[in-house]
Amino acid sequence: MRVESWTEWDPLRHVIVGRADLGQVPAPEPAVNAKVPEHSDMRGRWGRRPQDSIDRANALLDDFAALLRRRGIVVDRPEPIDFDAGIQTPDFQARTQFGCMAPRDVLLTVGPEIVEATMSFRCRWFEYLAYRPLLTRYFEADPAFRHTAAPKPRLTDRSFRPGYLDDAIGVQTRLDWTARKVFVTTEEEILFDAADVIRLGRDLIVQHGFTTNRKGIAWLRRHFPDHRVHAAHFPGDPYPAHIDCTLVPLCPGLILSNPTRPLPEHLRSLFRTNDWQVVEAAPPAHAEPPPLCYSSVWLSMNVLMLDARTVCVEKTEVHQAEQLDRLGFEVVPVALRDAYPFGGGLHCCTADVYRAGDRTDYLPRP
Ligand code: ABU
Repeated sequence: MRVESWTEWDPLRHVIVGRADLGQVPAPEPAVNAKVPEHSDMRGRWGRRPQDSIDRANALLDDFAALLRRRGIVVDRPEPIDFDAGIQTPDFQARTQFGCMAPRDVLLTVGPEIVEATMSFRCRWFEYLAYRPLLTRYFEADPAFRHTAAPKPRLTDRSFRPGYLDDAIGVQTRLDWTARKVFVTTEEEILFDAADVIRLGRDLIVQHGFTTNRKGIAWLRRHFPDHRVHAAHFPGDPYPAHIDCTLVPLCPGLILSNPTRPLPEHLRSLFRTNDWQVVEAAPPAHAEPPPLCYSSVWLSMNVLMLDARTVCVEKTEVHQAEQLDRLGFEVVPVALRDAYPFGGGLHCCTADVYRAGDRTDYLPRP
């Protein structure tokens, strides 16, 4: 076996698919408060999610894993830890953890390396442990595999802006704040979630928002000196966390952009100069996320590329599927909506182990 993946679209051969076991509605804490929408049914409740929803989500994740295996892709699964248990560190307490449905948030695969992200929710501080058995196995099997843990953050109150603790900030104020890069995370320490990064060969694009700060981007830039690391800020999102519902590369030369979260001019210009087409994503099929879900309806564009011509799209996201079909892709429908509340969509619930490909320069002209 081998660990290596440079892009979001090279042929996928080996992947991790998350599990919903012991999935939690996180207890209130600064970063969670900022990300959970103000009208969400998650407000005011926390603890283990209903068992029937866990069973349903696990059935969907198992079906997705089986579909990938039928296509010849090796699929590994995490080993859930006791997510019911609260956390106590010298700096904070969290009354619940989160779960391990979304390996993409935690594990960043760049070439032969998997980096465990710092994370920015207190409830996700120990989530990497669910993946350690796999990473240990990869370390034993692949002599070239580099297993890295980014600096663990302290996540004291100094890492969070107190203004975001208010339950009724209002969407317009949030939009004003995020437009001015006033995010919930401060610059106290290095913070990033792996899902704030997209990989395009020699280029990494990193979203600056609630879950990744400037120091996190600087760490990534220093850690990957042979890459060009581009910081990106998308002012149209009142809850900016994770780039994979905002900017989604499909294949060399084609990238999907969320029309409500406009692409910054420096990136638009980079793509234009290199003859890439930026396509606005089709609207989501749903007006609201499913119950107890903290992600936006734009999980519609949270697709998983199996290779540069084949894309997994959530089965009910018919507009997105039609658009990708029109763009010439083979669309593989996958039922996952009932698992969205556990951490996201098809991209979120996976993490690359191996894609056949190399560190090609797809954006050579600055
Ligand atoms: N984990 C992806 C969530 C992004 C969004 O809510 O739009």
